[in-house]
Amino acid sequence: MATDNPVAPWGETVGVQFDENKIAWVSFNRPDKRNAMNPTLNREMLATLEYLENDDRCAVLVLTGTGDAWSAGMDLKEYFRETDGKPRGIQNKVRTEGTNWQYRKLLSYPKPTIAMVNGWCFGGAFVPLVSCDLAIAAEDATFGLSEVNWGVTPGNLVTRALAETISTRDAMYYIMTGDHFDGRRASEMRLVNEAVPADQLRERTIELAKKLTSLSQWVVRGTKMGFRHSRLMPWEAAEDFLYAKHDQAILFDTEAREQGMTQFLDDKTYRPGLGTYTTSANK
Ligand code: ACO
Ligand code: V55
Repeated sequence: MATDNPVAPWGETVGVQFDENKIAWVSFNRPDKRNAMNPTLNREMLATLEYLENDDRCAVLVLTGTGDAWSAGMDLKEYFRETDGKPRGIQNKVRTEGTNWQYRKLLSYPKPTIAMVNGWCFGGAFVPLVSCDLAIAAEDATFGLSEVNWGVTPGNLVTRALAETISTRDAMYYIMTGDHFDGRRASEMRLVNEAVPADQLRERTIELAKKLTSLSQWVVRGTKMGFRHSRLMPWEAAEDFLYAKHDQAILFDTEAREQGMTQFLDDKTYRPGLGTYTTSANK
């Protein structure tokens, strides 16, 4: 049942802040544990994402970490050691709760998502990192596929996500050696869109988020979903699907395309190649 004062579903392990730019700042919030993902965090993060999907205060979602870390990956104590020896069904549930948000919810999230990588990012954290649409890192953030360092192969979709993003040479190097690397290197490999000095991280993220909210949300959504879903389709299916997204955006936002054409062709007030048309959102 809808209510005017819905109870926010995030608890201690997830932080949520809204701002005047319609950015929802969602944070891994276990700073004492370097934001390692335990089963509680996984459950709370899924509930948070589901909640924000239908909350108008969130036009863009930024995923970041409280304190020194973005996320130090899976919690070795609570996610692994404490589930060892439990029945298969329990272990399976714990894993599914992780993947449910780390890629299943995030990868096809209807709103634009930005990973703002402020610090440590290891192992399992690569799944939500890659599942965000865009990523900005602090130059001095530290990344690593550290699985081999503690005696396991990368599990879950860590290497699948990596293969989607960076070159085979770079992926093989880092998963096989366990070497860590910084934000600059992450940007060079295109694991993130860019790396900026730590003191500019928030500012740059806001700038990027505002760019996204200045555009039609239906157009941005259709563009993102079109890319996400069509890449594994045969061309025939992709053509049909991408035209469906194209037409859906025109149907859902009746102003955007009309204004886009009128302001260029008739009013001559802007050039689409060099910027966007004027709306109440970006005036
Ligand atoms: N799982 C469980 N606990 C963790 C994790 C983790 N992934 N990362 C940090 N912690 C805990 C530590 O056990 C410690 O707890 P305590 O205070 O109760 O003793 C606390 O967080 C602080 O950790 P320190 O190591 O003291 O912090 P420091 O700032 O010196 O180092 C660093 C940070 C480099 C992130 C280090 O904690 C580390 O290497 N963590 C593990 C990173 C990793 O390999 N993650 C697993 C990837 S593989 C996967 O996700 C499947
Ligand atoms: C890893 C991550 C997992 C998992 C097992 O390699 C291993 C990291 C994100 O979940 O279930």
